[in-house]
Formats: sequence, C-alpha cells, structure tokens
Amino acid sequence: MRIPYSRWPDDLAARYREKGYWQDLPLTDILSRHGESDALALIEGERHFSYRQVNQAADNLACSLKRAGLQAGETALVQLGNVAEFYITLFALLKIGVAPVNALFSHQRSELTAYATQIQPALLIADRQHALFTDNAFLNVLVDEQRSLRVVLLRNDSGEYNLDAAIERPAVDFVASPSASDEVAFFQLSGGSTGTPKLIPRTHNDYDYSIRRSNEICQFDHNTRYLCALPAAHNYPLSSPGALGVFLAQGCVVLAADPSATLCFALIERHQINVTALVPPAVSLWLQAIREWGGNQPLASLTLLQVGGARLSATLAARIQDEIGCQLQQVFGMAEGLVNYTRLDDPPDRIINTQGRPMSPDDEVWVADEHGNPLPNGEVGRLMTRGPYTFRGYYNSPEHNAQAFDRHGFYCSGDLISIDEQGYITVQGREKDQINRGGEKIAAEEIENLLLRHDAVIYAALVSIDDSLLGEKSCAYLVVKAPLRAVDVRRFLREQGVAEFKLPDRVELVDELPLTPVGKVDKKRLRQRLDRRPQA
Ligand code: AMP
Ligand code: DBH
Repeated sequence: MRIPYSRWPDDLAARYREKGYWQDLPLTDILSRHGESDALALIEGERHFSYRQVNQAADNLACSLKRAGLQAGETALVQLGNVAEFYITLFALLKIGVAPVNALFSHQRSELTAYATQIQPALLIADRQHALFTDNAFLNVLVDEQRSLRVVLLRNDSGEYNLDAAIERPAVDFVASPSASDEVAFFQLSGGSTGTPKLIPRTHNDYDYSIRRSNEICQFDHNTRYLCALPAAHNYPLSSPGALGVFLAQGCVVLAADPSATLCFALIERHQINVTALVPPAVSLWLQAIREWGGNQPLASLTLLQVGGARLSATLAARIQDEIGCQLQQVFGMAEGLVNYTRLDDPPDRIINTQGRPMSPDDEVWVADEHGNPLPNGEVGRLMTRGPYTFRGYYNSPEHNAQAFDRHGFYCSGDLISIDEQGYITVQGREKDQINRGGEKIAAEEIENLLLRHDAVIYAALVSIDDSLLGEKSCAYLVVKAPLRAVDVRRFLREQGVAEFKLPDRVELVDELPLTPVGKVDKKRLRQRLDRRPQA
C-alpha cells in the first residue's frame, strides 16, 4: 500500500538523483547506520541513550507494532513532547513503513481531530501526561469517530495502552521494512493559512537530502552537542539540521522541555552544549537573563546559535555575538521544504541583516509580482520556489494546491521577500492570512471559523498586532449580537479544543468590518486601526 502524494516530474527527479541529492536511502538509515555504536545519542533529564539503545528501542517498538497488526502504508497520529520516546517512535514507525503525523504537544482536540480526519490513522501514540489523555473521554471519542483507528499506545500508561512496555519488549527476528525512498515517510505540519491545518507529505529522499545538506552547511559532526529546546516535532529542530542532523553525524542531542533561560542555561553548562536553535522571542529572554544574572558564563561551550521561525530584528541579531558569546546563524525555513541559512563564514553584515540563502544549488527561488511575473533583484514580492526537498502539494488538498502552486510547480509560500545580487534573502513581510506569534503560526481562518460557532458572533476577523517580545500577537475583531468579554472569547475557544497559543491576545468589538472593493475583510485597515489605538 502506498500513500498518495504529488510527485516531482520525472526530469527533475532524474536530475536530483544524478546530482546525488536523492540517494534512495530510507530515513531509518540515519539511526541504523550507528546501530552498533555505544556513543551517546540522546539525553533527556537523567536518561542517557547510546545509539545502540535508541536503535534497539525503535526495533522493539517496531516489532510490537507489527505484532499488533500495523502494516506498511498505514498512517499514525503521534503526539509526544520533548521526550526520548518521540525519536524512538519516529524511527520505529519509519522502520515498518507507517507514516506518522507528529502533532505538537500544544495541540488540542481540534487539531488532533483535524489531522486524524485527514490521514485516517490506524495507530495513535500519545501521552497520559497531556491534558487530553489523562482520562479516556477524548480517546473514546477518537476511537469512535475514526473507524480506522485500531491500536492505541500511551506514554505513562500502566494499563492496556502501555507504550513503555511496547518499547521494552525485546524484538524477535525483526527486519526493518521502510517504505520506498521515493514514497511518503511522514507528514510535516504546515503553519497554514486555511480553515483546516494542512499536511505536508515528506519523502525519505527529500527529507534525507535536506538534513544531509544542512549538516554540511552548519558543520555538524560527531562532536556536535545540540540542545533541542523547541518542540521536537517541528521541522526546524527536527531537520535544520536539528536532531536528525545530529543523529546522522553521530553527535548528541539533549532535550529541554522549553527554551526558558533558567532551564537551558543549566543544561548547556551541564552537558557542554555547543549548538542550539531558538526563535527570536527566546533570544530576547536569554539576553535579558544574561544581563540580570551578570554574564554568559554558563554558555561558554556554545559556539553557534541558530535563530529562525520568525523575523529576527537586526538590533537583537547584532547583540548575540557579544552578549551570548557565540556566532549567530539565521535560518529561514518552512515545513513545506525550502530552508535558507546564513553561512558560517559570511561577513557579519550579512549574518545580521539577511535571512540567508537557499541551502541547495538546485533550490529555484524567485520573486513574483501580484500577477505572477518575475521581479528584478532587490524588489519586494512573493517568494516562489521549487527544488529537491520542497514538496509539490499538500495532502489531499487539490483545491488549495491549485492556489498555492503555479503551473510550473513553484510553491508560493505567502512570504514577501527581496533577493540581493548575491542571492541572499530578506523577509519583508507576508501575504498569507497568518499570524506569526514568535514562531508559532496561527492560520487566521482556522480561528475565525471557530469564533463563528459562538452564538453571539456575527462576523470575525483575526489580525496581527505588533508586539515587542513576540513580534506579533493576535487580535480578534468581532461583530456581535450581544456583548462579549475577551475572557469569554478565550474560554469559548478553549472549549472548542484549540491550542492555547492560538487564542486571541486581544478582542475588539466593532459595529462592522471594513471591506475591500471586492468585498473581503480589509485586514490592512484593521491593523492600521490597531496601530492608532492605545493598548487595552
Ligand atoms: P511553517 O509553515 O509553520 O513551516 O512556517 C514557515 C514560515 O515561517 C515561513 O513561510 C515564514 O513565514 C516564517 N519564517 C520562518 N523562518 C523565518 C525567518 N527566519 N524570518 C522570517 N520568517 C520566517
Ligand atoms: O518556521 C519554520 O517552519 C522553520 C524555520 C526554520 C522551518 O521549518 C525550518 C527552519 O526548517
């Protein structure tokens, strides 16, 4: 059984193979090539795992899942936080050709249901420590509604759903059988701009290349000690080069539950971390902590700090080298594929002021005007891209794909950028209807649809407001039948089961929403209104 996805045209696929980008190796190879090694692969709290142990644990789980009847070509819904089991599960599923969606730990009922409905999973792996799974209420609903769901395993469950037992039970006669390298390995999550969160099929070949090439640029090797403080499932700390890059290079990944300075500084010092990845708000908090605590001594081992996920201001960027005491690398990427890096040997001006350049010589990136025509260097327009690790279509979304791609297969990311003569990209803004709340993406339409379910709401529009720490926060403009307080709106959304970071930071009641000449809500004007008003 194969999972359907939009393939690359034959001529491009042939080129990517010829150039050695696609090596026709399964992603499982990243781990199994070190399967006999006793080098330290992973640290989480007091738990230490060698490569041999991670690989064995993944084999054990894979074998348990096979015994439970899981088959190649099926899919899984996984929700695990920054714990060792996240990687063990990912590799176990890859080893039996089952493709997971790795939901973020912040996701709630609404997101999990949307993913399950799209992929029809045969398997659910989650954690009793997540509020959704402390009892069986949601689980029963899922099992009831998703007829495909046959197997459930939960971390921290001592009963029938015991994930830990399935990982400990020794594998017998297990031989890995991953899906073919040009088939879907797993689904990545899109930050999205539509009503339902979209899924991105990633193949072994394309993802493996993005990791391998990232390692070359970021110079990850067996001495790399990487702190993963962002959500482990996110594309950035998973593959840019992220934990998978570290595993490929036989370095060591240390997991942190969150990017707070208190936690991370201690881990960096204790485990002699030399590289980590942050979003811009975390950088602000680290800089503040260094000032308050009087120095960057705990960070002495750190040589490289990657920053991405949202626009980093040049002011913050310029402080990193001196105050944190390590080199900055800007990373402008997307779960859809394309990743841009500033290079380690770039001049400071470029590292501070640009979001880098594409990692592959075969990334085709150009800037389009509103009619889809190419613009000259330096002008601001839409980012268009295709390449050896950029997807060719969201899962099961023909209508949205028709909008998101041009007829030559170039993906329009919704970012507004300019490209200089050296090919360096500067992110200038965004055209997609999305709020980037410190790297966490909110699709306006998803929240507007949920708001419209409220009896008192007639119209809803979610827009961004500038925020000095997060870059952007969200404001819901509502036309209502009866007065609503911000707390009521947030409580209502929470009841709809949506992730906390998507709740509006501010709520404004208005008599009507301004419209554009074609009758769409004029969000630009709404944002301008906010600029003129004092903070509530
Ligand atoms: P996602 O769709 O969740 O993978 O998010 C990808 C989006 O995050 C990009 O299309 C950009 O809008 C934004 N993004 C990621 N990295 C950066 C960066 N370094 N600077 C500005 N925006 C970024
Ligand atoms: O924001 C992102 O999605 C992102 C940022 C940096 C990403 O997917 C990546 C690097 O790979």
